[in-house]
Amino acid sequence: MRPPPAAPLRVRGVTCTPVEVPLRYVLGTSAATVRAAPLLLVDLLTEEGITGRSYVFAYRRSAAKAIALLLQDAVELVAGDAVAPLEIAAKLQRRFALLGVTGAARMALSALDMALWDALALAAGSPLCCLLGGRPRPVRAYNSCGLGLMSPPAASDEAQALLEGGLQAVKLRLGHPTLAEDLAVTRAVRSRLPDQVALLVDYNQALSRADALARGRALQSEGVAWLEEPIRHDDLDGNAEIARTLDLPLQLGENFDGPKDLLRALQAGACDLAMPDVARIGGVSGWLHAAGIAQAHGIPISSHLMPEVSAHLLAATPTADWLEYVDWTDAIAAEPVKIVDGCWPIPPGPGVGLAWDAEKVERCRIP
Ligand code: SMN
Ligand code: MG
Repeated sequence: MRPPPAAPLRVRGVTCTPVEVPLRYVLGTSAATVRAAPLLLVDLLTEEGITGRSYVFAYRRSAAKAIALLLQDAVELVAGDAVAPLEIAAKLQRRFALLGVTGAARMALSALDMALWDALALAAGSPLCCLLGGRPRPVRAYNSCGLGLMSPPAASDEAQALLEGGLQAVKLRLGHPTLAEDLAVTRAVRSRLPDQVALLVDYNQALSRADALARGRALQSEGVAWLEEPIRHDDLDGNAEIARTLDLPLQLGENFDGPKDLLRALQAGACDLAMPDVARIGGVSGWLHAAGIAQAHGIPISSHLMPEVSAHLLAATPTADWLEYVDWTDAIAAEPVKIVDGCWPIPPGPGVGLAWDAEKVERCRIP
C-alpha cells in the first residue's frame, strides 16, 4: 500500500526585510545611475516550520517598502491556506483586482509566488528546477554588472574585468547624446573582447523611433548580438517596425507586466528575443506561463536580474537563452554563488538555494 499523500504545507506568515546592497560596479543607465540596489528579502513561514525564501529588486527604496506592505497584506489574506501557488495566485488576483495587479502589487504577488514555490521544493527535498521538470545543469550567463554610460577607455577596461569566471558575454548600456559616442564606446569594447564573447547592448528605452532605426542600422555591422529596449517598451508598433527593419535581434521583456504582455508583444512582432523579469512576470508561476508562450512562438528566453531563481527557471525553459548575471546578493548571501566556466552552477540542494547572512543583512537594512 502506498503511504497517504503528505498533508499540504500551510501559510503561516511572512517577514519582509528591505535592504540596500552596494554595487561593486556602478551601473549608469540612460534612465538612472544605480550605485546601490534596494532589494526586498522575503521569508515566508509555514505552519510546518519550512521557510520559503525569495527577493525582488525594488529599483527604489520607497518601492521596497511599498512592496513589503502589499506583501504583508497579501499574506494575511492567505494565512492558513495550502501552499498551492496557482490557487493562491487566483485568490489574490481576485482580491487585488480593484487595486490592479500591476507595478508594486505585481511585484509583491510575484515575490510571494517565488517563496511559495521555494517552500514546496524545500518540502520535496528537491532543487526547484527538478520540481519544474528540469535538472540542475550549469546555465550560461552574461555579465550584466557595470558597463554603464562611460568613456571608451573606461568601458573597455571594465569589459575585460567582467570576463572573470569565463563569462562569454557582457552587456553595454548605450544612449549617449550622439550616435558617434555610442559607436565609439561599442567599438572600443568590441575590440577588447575575444571574438567568441558576445556583446549585448541596452538603451533602456532612451531613443525615438527614428533615432533607434538610425543607431540600430549603424550598430548592425559592429559585432553586437542583441539590441535591447531601444524605444519605449510599450510602443509595440514602433518596436515591430524596428524588429522588421533591422537584422540585429531586438530584445524586450524586463518591463513585461505579466505573461499577457509577452503574448501581446509576440503577436505584434515587437521583438525577436524576450527576457521576462521573474518579479514582474508573475513569479515562478508567471514565468512558466511565459515560457510556454515563448515556446509556442519559437522565441529564445533570457532572464532579467535575480539570477538565483532565474537559473532554476531557465533550466526548465524549453527555449532558454542567457541568464543575466549580477553579483548584487553577494553582500547579503550566506553563500554567494561563483560563476564556473561562464555558467551559473545551480546549487544541488533543495529549493532555490537562497539563504541570508543575518549579520550582513543587518548592515544593509533600510531604516
Ligand atoms: C537594468 C535596468 C535597471 C536596473 C538594472 C538593470 C537593465 C538590464 O535594463 O537589462 O539589466
Ligand atoms: Mg535592460
